[in-house]
Order: sequence, then C-alpha cells, then structure tokens
Amino acid sequence: MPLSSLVLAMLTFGLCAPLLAGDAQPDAYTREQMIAQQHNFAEMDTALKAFEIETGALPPNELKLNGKDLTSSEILYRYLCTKIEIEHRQVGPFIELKKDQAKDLSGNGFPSMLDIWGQPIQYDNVKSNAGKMTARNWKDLKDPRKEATRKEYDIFSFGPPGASAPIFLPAEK
Ligand SMILES: [Ca+2]
Repeated sequence: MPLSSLVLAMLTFGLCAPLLAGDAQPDAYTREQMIAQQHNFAEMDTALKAFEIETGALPPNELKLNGKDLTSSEILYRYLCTKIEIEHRQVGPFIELKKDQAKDLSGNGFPSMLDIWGQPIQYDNVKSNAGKMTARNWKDLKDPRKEATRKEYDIFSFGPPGASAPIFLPAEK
C-alpha cells in the first residue's frame, strides 16, 4: 500500500472513530431530522390536548401497574395510544402510531412512545410536578381552559446518541 493511501486510511478511520464510539457530536442530527421530530411532537401535542378535553385531565407523571412503575414514555403510550377506562368511561386511542413509533424497549410488557431515532419520548406533567395542580384535581378548577393558557406539560426527546441537548416541543406563546 502506498504511503499516501495508508495516511488516507488512517485519517479516514480517525475521523470516523468518534462516530463509531458514539462520542458527543455538536450536531448529532440533521435539520430534516429535527423537523421530522417536531412534526412527531406536534401530533402528540394534539393528542394530549384531545385527551385533556375528553377526560378533563392530563396523563399523570407516575403510574404503577401490575407492580411496575411505568416510565413517562410508557405512560404516554398507555394514555394516548390505547383504549382505556377513565372515570368508568372508555376513551381513546387519541393517536395512531406507525409501527416504528412504539416499542416495549424494556421488555416489561408496556410499550413506549418513541422518537424518530427509536428512543423513548419524555413527558412531564409540569403542573402536577409543581404541586399546584394534579391530574386528579384538574377538573375541580372553575375555568380549566383559562388555566390551560399556561404551559401544562413538556414533551421532549434526548435525541440520538451524542446529541448535546434534548429536543423540546416548543413552548406555547
Ligand atoms: Ca417497556
């Protein structure tokens, strides 16, 4: 092998090595991927709002089923993507996912909602966290829709391996 080829091979491997190792990259995703993920978030946001209108509450941050504590992505899947009984009423599903948008990553029997990289979507019911309002007492407010102009929840993704920051559904104006 000529020396120049050897140097080129080493250089090429050197450049690819961080990618192979999954090291942090400043831009681990493309603009197109970002737009696709925001589209994904927007669909979930619409489903969450439909869920809230239908049931008078948002999905909780914590849920224990069959002795297992569900993650937020599993809670989202259960509340938005399946037919469930709430207050003695059957509701849902509120969103139809494509095959690659849900998977039981942990093998505990509860699928997660996934981002476009196949990673679990993160959900945070901000109000229940702040202790000011929980899904349970949401209905008791005099004017829930007025309160809804505040930011109620976060949906975000940690992005692909190596992403430097989470990707959020933009806050409402
Ligand atoms: Ca699971």
